Amino acid sequence: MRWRCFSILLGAMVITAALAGAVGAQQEIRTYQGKALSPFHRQYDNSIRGAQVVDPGKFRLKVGGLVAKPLALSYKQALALRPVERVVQMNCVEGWSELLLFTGIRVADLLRLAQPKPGAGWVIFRAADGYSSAMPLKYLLASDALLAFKVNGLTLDAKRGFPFWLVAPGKLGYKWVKWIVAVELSAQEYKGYWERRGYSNEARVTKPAKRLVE
Ligand SMILES: Nc1nc2c(c(=O)[nH]1)N[C@H]1C(S)=C(S)[C@@H](COP(=O)(O)O)O[C@H]1N2
Ligand SMILES: [Mo]
Repeated sequence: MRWRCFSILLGAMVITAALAGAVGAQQEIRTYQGKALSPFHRQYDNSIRGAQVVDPGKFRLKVGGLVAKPLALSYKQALALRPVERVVQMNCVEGWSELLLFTGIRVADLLRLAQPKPGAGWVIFRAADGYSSAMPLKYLLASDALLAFKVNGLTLDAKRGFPFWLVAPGKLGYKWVKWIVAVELSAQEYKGYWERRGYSNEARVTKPAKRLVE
């Protein structure tokens, strides 16, 4: 009798798991270690051209420029680079912030795979909407910067930055490039979209924004 109960329970669990897998169900994580996270879905969108649709089949994550081993990884190949989870606060220069749980691959892992050539000093991130921003190679190798593919346990969508959203701890939101399609190493300092319009290229978070999107 006990065995029968157990097998029914086991059967139910297998069916539930199979169904969840079949529809690709993902449950949003809203708290992490006692902290309330900001929501994945929100109305507000402050990007230069709005949502972008990147075809996951055609997509290749390119890493080029001053590297010994240029890369062109499929979405699946990129995700195989040992993802990590981090809760990080993103601060927009406009005075609002979000606390989100990111799942992503380390930018440092990707860069080491591509083998930066001597003389490479800056890393430029280019996005599907024509947006770009860059950061020093030294910062990226030493920091916990990620190419995130999930937020709060949900795969990024056309609004949140699918396929990859750059997580740059300690840097203002305009360094957090969404819809990343290419990474380029350069010897020269590079100014991105907002940096060319007068914003600091260092973009250091000095005072985390109080206004948290919840
Ligand atoms: N590709 C791309 N990435 C981008 C932007 C953009 O316009 N295009 N805006 C940046 C800014 S200013 C911020 S604050 C963050 C979060 O913006 P969101 O509100 O559009 O999510 O994304 C950054 N990444
Ligand atoms: Mo921003």
